[in-house]
Order: sequence, then C-alpha cells, then structure tokens
Amino acid sequence: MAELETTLTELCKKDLNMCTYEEIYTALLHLVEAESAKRVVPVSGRKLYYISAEFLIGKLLSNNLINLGLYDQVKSCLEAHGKSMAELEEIEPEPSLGNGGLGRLAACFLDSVATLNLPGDGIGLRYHCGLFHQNFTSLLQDETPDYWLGSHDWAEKTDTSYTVSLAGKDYTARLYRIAVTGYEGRTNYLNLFDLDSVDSSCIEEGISFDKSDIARNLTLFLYPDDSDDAGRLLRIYQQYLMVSAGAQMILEECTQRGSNLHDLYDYAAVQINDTHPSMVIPELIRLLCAKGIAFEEAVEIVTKVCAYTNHTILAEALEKWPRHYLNKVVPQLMPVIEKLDALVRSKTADKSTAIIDDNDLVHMAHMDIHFTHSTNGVAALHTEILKGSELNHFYRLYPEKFNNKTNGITFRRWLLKCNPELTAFIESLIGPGFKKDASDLEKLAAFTEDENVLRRLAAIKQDNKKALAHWLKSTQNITVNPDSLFAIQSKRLHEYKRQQLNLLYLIHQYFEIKAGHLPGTPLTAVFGAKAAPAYTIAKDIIHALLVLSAVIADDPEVSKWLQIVFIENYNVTAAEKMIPACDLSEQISLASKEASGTGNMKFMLNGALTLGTMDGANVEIAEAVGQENIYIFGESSAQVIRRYRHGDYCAREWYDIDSNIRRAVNFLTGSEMLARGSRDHLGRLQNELIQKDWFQTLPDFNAYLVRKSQALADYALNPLDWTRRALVNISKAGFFSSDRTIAEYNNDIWHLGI
Ligand code: 73E
Repeated sequence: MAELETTLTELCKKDLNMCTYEEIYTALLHLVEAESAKRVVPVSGRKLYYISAEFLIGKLLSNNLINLGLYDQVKSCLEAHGKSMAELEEIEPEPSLGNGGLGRLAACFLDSVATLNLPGDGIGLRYHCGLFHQNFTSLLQDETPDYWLGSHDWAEKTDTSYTVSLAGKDYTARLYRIAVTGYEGRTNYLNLFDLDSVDSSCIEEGISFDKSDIARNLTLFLYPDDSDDAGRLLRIYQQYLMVSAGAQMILEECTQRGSNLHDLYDYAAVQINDTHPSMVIPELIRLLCAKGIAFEEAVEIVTKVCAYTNHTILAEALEKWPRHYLNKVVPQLMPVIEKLDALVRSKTADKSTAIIDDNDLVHMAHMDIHFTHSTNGVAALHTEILKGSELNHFYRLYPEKFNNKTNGITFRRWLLKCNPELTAFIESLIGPGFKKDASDLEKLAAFTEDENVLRRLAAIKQDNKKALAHWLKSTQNITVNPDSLFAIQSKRLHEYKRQQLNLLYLIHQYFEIKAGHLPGTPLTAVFGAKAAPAYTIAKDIIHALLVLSAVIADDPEVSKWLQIVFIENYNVTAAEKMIPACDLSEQISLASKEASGTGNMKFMLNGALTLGTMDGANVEIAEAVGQENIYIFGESSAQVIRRYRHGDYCAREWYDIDSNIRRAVNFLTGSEMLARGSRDHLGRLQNELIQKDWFQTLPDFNAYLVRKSQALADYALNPLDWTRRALVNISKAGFFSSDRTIAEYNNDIWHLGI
C-alpha cells in the first residue's frame, strides 16, 4: 500500500489529502492504463473480433481496479486520506454505448474473453452521445443528449485510421482504443471508430439534429431515430463505417502476423453480433477480391471465418434494407450482395431464404446464415424456436450450422463490484474460487439449512435495500420503506416485456387494499426503463405508471401497503444499485418473445427469487433451481405461438368476461388517474389493451396475480425459508457466468489461440 500511495502521490503531484476527486480520478486512470499495458500478451494463433454496434460497458474505474487486483488497496489508501471510493465513482460519466441487453452482453463477453486469457477484441463505434438521458417532466419521459466524452475518458486516440467510402465520398475513420483487462487475466482492446469531423453543434433541440450532414453527424448518437428515411440511411452509414474500418483493421493485423489471406481462418474468428454488423461479410469478400483472391475462394474464406448470433425473433428488429438505400450508401457492396444472392438462388429453389426478396429488400439475417459457418441463439428455448419455426427453412438447409449459446453475465461486475458485502460473505463460506470458476457457487448448497448463514444473508439483503433507499433519497428525493418487499422490473420498456401487466396488477392491488383485502407484506414496486423516443405506447405505459404512483402516494390508506418507484434514467450504474437490493425479480415477458434476458441472471445471482414466465433463460433458471425456488406463471411459448398462428386472439373477449381485468383497465381513465395524468396518453393505452393487446397481457393476468400474491404471502409468513430459497438461487447461478458462455463459444465456434 505504501508503494501505491507513493505512485498516486507522484501522479497527482501533491499529497492525496490535498487532491480533488477529479485529480485522484485522473491519476487512477493513468495508473490503470499503465497496469493494463503490462498485461498485453502477443497474439498467437486465431484471434477473435467481436463486431457489435453496441458495447454497454458502464463505468470502468472500479471494475478495472478489481480485475487488476488493486481495488482493495486503492480503497484503503483513499480512506486513509479521508476520501471515499463511492464519491470518486460519481466523477466518472457512464459510457452508455448500448440500448440494453445486447450491448451489455457484448461488454460482459469482452470481460470474460480477457479473463479466460483468450485473444479477442471488440470492434464498434465511438458514439459521442450514448443512449439518451431520460427525464420525467409532467409525468412524461423526455430525452436529452447523453454527452459522455469528457476531458479524460478511457478511449485512447490512436494514429491509426482507414479510408471508408460512403455514398461515393471518402471519409477517414480514426481508431480509438479502450483497454479491456480480464480478472487476473490478459489485456485485450475494444476498438472504436470515429470521424474527426463529427461535431455536436449540429444537435438542434433535445436529441434531434440535422441528419443530412454525414461528416458532422455520423457517430453523434447511438442508433439515431430511424422513424424517417434520413434516420434509416444514417444507420446504414454508421454500420458501414464500423464494418469497413473493422474489416480493414482485421486484414491488416492478420497480414502483419503472417497471414497470406488464403489462410485467414488460421488468424481470425469474426463474431457478428446480430444483424447490425452484417455488411462485414460482403465487405471482407470485396476486400479479399481486391487483393487478388477469386470470388468463390473469398466467399469460402469469409464463411469459415464468420459466425452470426441472433438475438431476437421480433420481426421489426430483423433488418431488411431497401436495395436503393444500399445502392446509395454502399454502391461498392451491391455487386457483391447480388452475387451472393445469385449463389443462394442457384443452390436452392426455396425463395424464402433469398437475400434480396421480390420487393427489393435485402435481408441481412439471410446473408448471415448462408455465409457464416455458425448461427446461434442466446438461450435454449430461443434456439429451439429459431430451429422449429422462425428460421426453420434455414435449419432444414443447414442443420449443422445451428447451435445454442445460453447468455451469461460477468460476475466481476454483477457480484464482486456491485455487491461487495455478499461477495465477502460467500468467500468466507466457500473460499475465493467462485470468482474465476463460477460453478464453485454450488458449494453454497451445504449451507441451505444453516440458520446462522441464512440470517447473515438476510441481513446483507437488508443492508443493500437500505443502501438503495439512501441512494433514491439522495438522487431523486424518494423515500422508500426498506422493510417492504422490493419487486423490481428493470429493462427496456417494450410491450413484449409487459410492464403493462405489472401496471394492471398494481391497479388491482390498489382496489384490493381499498376493499380491506390486505397483501401479505407491504410492496415497493420498482421500475427502471427507457422507452425508444418514437415508441408511443411504451411512453404511455411510463406515463401510466408515474400517474398511478402519484395516485397511490396521495392515498394514505393504500400507500402504507403499496408504493411505485420509477427510477429516472435507468442505466448500468443504476442497475448496480438496484440489483443487490431486490427480493423479487420480475421477468414477465410474453413466452417466446424474450430471447434470453440477462437481468434475470443478475438478480438471481444477488439472491432474488424470480417471478417469471417460461420464456428465454427463465426456462433454464427454473430447471436449475427447481419449481419450489421460483414463481413461474402464464401460458407456454407453444400456446402463444399457436395463438399467433391462428390469428384469433381477441383482447376484448378477455376484457368482457373478466371483471378484474375490466376494473383494472377501466381505471386507466378513471377520475383518480385523469386528475393527474393525460387523457390522450392514458386513453390510448387503454384502447390498445382492449382493441389489440398484441403481446397478450390479458390472458396471463389472473395467473400473474395468483403467483405474485403467493410470493408476497410466502415472504411475509416465512422469511427464513425465503432466504433459504434465495441461497439456492445463488448456489445455482454459476451456469449463468459469461465465462461459461465464452468457453462454449470458444470450444464450438472460435477455437482461439490455436
Ligand atoms: O432477450 C434479450 C437478450 O438477452 C434480447 O431481447 C436482446 O439481446 C439480449 C442479449 O442476447 C436484443 N436486443 C436486440 N435484439 N435482441 C436489439 C435489436 C435491435 C436494436 C438493438 C437491440
């Protein structure tokens, strides 16, 4: 520690007592950079390039210190000088370079690749503004830009750049690099590309900006609003900048390491994270051909090198670009894409797998499946749905390409970093092995009947709930009762995730409490969710929850038993506060729609019980913990898929026959709600639920109600048994470590370092 103190004092050029948090932060950034650099290992054999439009990395300082084994020392050293790590963390802006699960998964994967000492880099874009900042004004969401680039961010500006041609004009993509050091592992890099000319002064109002000036706006925002043509075009510009610069970098690195490009497979494995980077396929083919390789061989090389991950079956998320868009932005790629389409058409008569369809739409996922050697889903159920229905035509063509890789999360951030008290307790019981070998958590099973252990675990949960309560008070001036049950639903706002089901339940409870039917325990229902700026109904759902929260807060009879807290601007930093404090994890998507979910894994690992449908990775969580340690409800994916196929779902029938549903839905435009909320928003949501309800909320309403009431009663009646079941959940969470996921990708798809 003395050595650390000397280093820090030298870096700050004065006694630590005299330093501002800014100065200490900058010094630590340099320290981490230097330590990370020591762990760069020369690459031998095949190296991974994980290409993704999103890397939701979150704050980096504490995580990097943990991975470098420096966290405890730094913390003690700061404390000795009257400084707190928590306050220091406040200085760092969060890089929110992702929307949600897909981007966060990419960040967890980079951590695990480096921790497993595998050679593997990320390739993405350096957005100047991350996902918008969410503000609640008049109980409605509005959006402002999230400027995260400060005077000292983690990305190192390099002298490396590549020329990328967009709509016939040349642009220079500059490389920025963020070091990614694994837990006691090697250092890899996250490579982010940007244009020097990008300029935030073209942001007009809120998050709208002049979309025509590519040189100035290309990397301004993560996924600009794509509700108009200019926005959609901009998305293609972004994607191509990323893949073209990325592909050039890959070929350059591999050539420098000795590849003659015919043997590219011995040097590179490229993982395509959903369809956003799919243009890397024709781009690599184009570049290989330009270096003298014949088209057929180039196709073969690229197919062997690339693999594709599918993250969703929602049709609107599967990208299909009008041919004329691509003709405009990437005319150099169209001949390649046309030749690939011709190849497919010569191989199979089945037109449904064509790349360019009869309406001149280019199907990115189709190109991925034909011209990569692996297509994987992200949880067992999701992969089965891909094989059995969504991508069945492809599965019949290439059964050998399809495989499952159930998602995972890095325990360094989602346990060690966010829940140090629980981490220390687990370590005291089973030793430190679980930090690198998550299956070690199984050893906790030996303690499920140990009352002392259970009491300590309950006390840790209580501490974390108090910490969340304190954070809510200091950041949003919200007071919560830590003795209530904390049920948390935090994830993007989307109808398929069904925050509206939770909303209807809360309205139902409001009526029940007023009628004197009291629940087993007071409930605090916590939400964290951003709605896409153009997603009207999602914003209506946020409004309804905020209005209901106010209605309840103003009613002393109900507010003793029920409180709704909607956390503003949910992001990774907020998640780190919320997850350790959760008792009941709400994973209530419509079965078949949530490909995996990863929040479900984070909550389980931190000792929450899950209330969920048999969807995504919930299915595997239920298998791991057993039915007695999870609250499962609702229709099965098979039932849901059948209902969609028959096309005979009629929400109005459910509304008409069920008085509980009717009462809850009607309340949306009742006088209590309209006294505080907007008739436009609430009426539209009500109408949607009765007339459409595309994600089948009403059929699951009663089952949800019954299971949730059961959970509340169990929590109140037998708290020790609740904690015992929480411990079972923690002990079974090992499978959901991203180290396991990455080991599987490596064994089955990448074969790195060989
Ligand atoms: O179920 C999640 C999954 O856990 C899925 O919805 C999400 O990916 C997670 C990680 O595998 C996802 N995000 C997107 N598609 N699937 C997506 C689509 C378009 C733009 C941004 C994200």
